[in-house]
Amino acid sequence: MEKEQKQFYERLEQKGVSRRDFMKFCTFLTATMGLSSSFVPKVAEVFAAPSQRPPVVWLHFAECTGCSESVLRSMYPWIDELVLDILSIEYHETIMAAAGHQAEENLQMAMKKYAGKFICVCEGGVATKYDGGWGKVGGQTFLEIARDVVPKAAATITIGNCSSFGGIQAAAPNPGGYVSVEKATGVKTLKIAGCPPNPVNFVGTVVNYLLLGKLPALDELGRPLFAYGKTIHDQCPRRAHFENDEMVTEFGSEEAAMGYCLYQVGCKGPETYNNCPVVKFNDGTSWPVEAGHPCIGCSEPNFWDTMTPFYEEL
Ligand code: FSX
Ligand code: SF4
Ligand code: F3S
Repeated sequence: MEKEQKQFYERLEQKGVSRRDFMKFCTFLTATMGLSSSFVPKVAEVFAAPSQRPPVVWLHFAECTGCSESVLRSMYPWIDELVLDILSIEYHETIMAAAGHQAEENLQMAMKKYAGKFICVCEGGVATKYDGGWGKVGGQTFLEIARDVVPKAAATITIGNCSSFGGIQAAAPNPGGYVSVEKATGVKTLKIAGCPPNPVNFVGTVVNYLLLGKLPALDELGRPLFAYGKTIHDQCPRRAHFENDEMVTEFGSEEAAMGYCLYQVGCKGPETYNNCPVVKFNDGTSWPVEAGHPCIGCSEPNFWDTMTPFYEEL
C-alpha cells in the first residue's frame, strides 16, 4: 500500500502536480460531497491506493459529448488520470483504442464477465419512435443497447441532462421520441444533471461509492443531494442585489458591469437545483452567472421547453 501511494505521488509530480495541490483538490472534493474534513485523508487514499477499481461500461446515445469532454478535459488538467485510475473503463466509445467489431466484442465480453457487477455510465437520450430508428451504434439502436446493457449493471449513472431527462433531442416537437435512459429501460438511474454537468459531481459520486460502499443520497428526481440539494439562487453571490431590487435590465449596461442580479434578463436560478456557485467550472474559474450570463436551468428536467425563452423573466 505504501509503495503504491509513493508511486502515485511520483506519477503526479511528473505531471507537475504537487502533493499539496492534490490534497487541496481532495479537501475541495470532500467539502463538495458534504463530508467532514476528517474524511480528507480517506478520500486521498481512494485515489492514491485504490482497494478496488470497479468495472465501468460507458455508453453514448444522442448527445454532444460535452459530458465526456467536461469530465476528461476541462477541470484539473490531471483529473482525467485520476478518474481513469480509480475506474476500470471496459468500454467507452470516445476514448477507447479499439474500433469496429473489436470494440463491440469488448462490450459483450465486459457484460458477460461483470454481469451484475459493473457500473454503467450513460450519456445521451434514447430514441423510441420508429423502433428507435433515429440512433444506432454498431448496427444496434440506442434503444436495443440501453435495454440490453443497463439492466445487467449493478448501478447506472446517467451523466448530463440528455441521458437523465432526454435533453435537447427530447425538446418539443421531439420527432424521434427521445426519452431518458430511465424511461427507455424502466431502470432507476442516478442522475448527474446539467448540460454539461459538473465533473466534480460525477467524481464525488464515484468517490462516495468507493469510500462508503454506497451511492450518495438522492432527491426525488434521482440527483445526488450533495450537489443538487439547493437552488442556484440560494447560493448566488448576486443574491443581495436581488433582495435590494438591483437588477440588470440590459446586457452591456452599467448595471451589468456592476454585477447586479440577472433575474429580469431571464435568470432561472430560483428554480434550478445545482451547486455551480460553489463548485464552479474549469478548476474553479467561473460559472454562468459570474461570467454575466443568466442561469438557463440546465440541470432541470425538460429545461429546453420549460425554461425558454432563456432571456425572459421567470
Ligand atoms: Fe447532453 Fe452530454 Fe448537454 Fe452535451 O453527453 S447534457 S447535450 S453537454 O454532451 O448529454
Ligand atoms: Fe438569483 Fe439569478 Fe439573481 Fe443570482 S443572478 S440572485 S441566481 S436571480
Ligand atoms: Fe447550468 Fe445554471 Fe449552472 S445554466 S451550469 S445550472 S448556473
